[in-house]
Amino acid sequence: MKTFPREEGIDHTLTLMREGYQYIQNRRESFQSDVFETRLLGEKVICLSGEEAARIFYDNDKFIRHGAAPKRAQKTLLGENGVQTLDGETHHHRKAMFMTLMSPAGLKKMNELIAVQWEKKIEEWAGKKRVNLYEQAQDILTRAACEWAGVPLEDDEAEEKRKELALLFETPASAGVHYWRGKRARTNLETWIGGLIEQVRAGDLQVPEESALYQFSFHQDLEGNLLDKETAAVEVLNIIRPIVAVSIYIAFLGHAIISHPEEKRKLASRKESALENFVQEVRRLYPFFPFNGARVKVDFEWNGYQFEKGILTLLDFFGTNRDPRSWTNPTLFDPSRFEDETITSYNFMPQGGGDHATGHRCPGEWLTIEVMKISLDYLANRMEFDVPDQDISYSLVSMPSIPNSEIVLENVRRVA
Ligand code: HEM
Ligand code: MYR
Repeated sequence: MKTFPREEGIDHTLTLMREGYQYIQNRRESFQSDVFETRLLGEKVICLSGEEAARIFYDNDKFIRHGAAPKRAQKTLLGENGVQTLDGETHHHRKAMFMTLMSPAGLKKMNELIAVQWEKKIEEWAGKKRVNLYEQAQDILTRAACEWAGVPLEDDEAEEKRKELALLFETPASAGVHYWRGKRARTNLETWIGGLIEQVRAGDLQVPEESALYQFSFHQDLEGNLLDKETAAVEVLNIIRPIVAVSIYIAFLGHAIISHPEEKRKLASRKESALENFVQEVRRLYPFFPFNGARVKVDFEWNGYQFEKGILTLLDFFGTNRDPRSWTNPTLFDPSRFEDETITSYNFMPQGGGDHATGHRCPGEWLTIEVMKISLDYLANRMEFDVPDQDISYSLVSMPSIPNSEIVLENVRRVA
């Protein structure tokens, strides 16, 4: 049996925080290995990267998610006892609920809600000199997500909820006050949604049957029991929060059209395929969800390495999306690569890999792509704007990464 290439030392959490998105990739390169051992948050961890390793990570006979998510991610981003922590039949059953929401009719409804919000924004921005794209995208997405999910949102609470929802995904890797704000935002949001679930169950609040709020309020587990109120709230937030997180991708769309005017010009045809390739390239290249963790289910051997039951294992999404074995000129922004490169469920993983229904791959992937396509069409074709002096650069260290200026647009005007 081979020994894992190992990063020596007691703990490397601080190195991970210093190197961020590139932590796993840097060691893959220095060890010349797709697998290495390190220590993070006080325990032994195996890191994996590349397509071949991803196939192992997504083998349900080899890895489970129970006990894999770090506490600080549960306190902010994920919540407790949500679909991300389940395995086997229980996972499959809960996941099916999410998949049902992503029906063609569901996605079409979301597209319509997003377009309505963009139209309103163009009107509103005409009277303003400058707008912050990241913040404004969050407002669009918060309103559309709540309506789509059946969650009533008054105009005068939209700003508070937007800020709290954003804290859920902005703070999991933060320290001090910022992390504490993220935790408090989760408590507040779960209390809010929990209250709505009680009202729906009591028949005091009528919401559309196909909405997430209704579906999770009355979802039965495999024993025929309703979810407890807290878990149902976590799952409703597992719909609303990530929709608001698409604001990060919208800020990166802004970054990409500012940085690549020649690629922006190719969008003028408004051809679906051109918009889609651009969106896919943004999802491939820009840093977002860095890696995810699972635990070894039973002892197994792979490529001469022994994986022991219980060991925490991380799969590098960021590095795999720019692995030179899968991608030509991997760090080049080139939407046309989606015309001719071989894309698999394991070499292109901005939102996880493997199978949506049987694995943990993001059920919101199609919705994300659709919302990004509409938003790109608005940004590239339906409006013009000036770009004032600002620092649009973004970090490959802080997670999640957001362009420093959050993308400021000036003198926005409608063109189509
Ligand atoms: C899971 C990323 C948008 C709902 C995941 C995973 C990633 C991810 C990396 C874990 C995949 C794995 O471990 O195999 C993202 C990113 C998004 C996004 C970067 C962009 C904003 C969405 C949207 C929704 C959503 C829009 C819902 C409307 C979920 C849920 C899971 C998940 C419920 C858990 C699935 C499971 O455990 O089976 N996402 N996601 N995500 N995502 Fe997303
Ligand atoms: C969502 O589920 O809300 C969408 C994606 C949010 C990504 C936030 C990334 C933060 C980095 C934390 C790393 C923790 C990995 C377990």
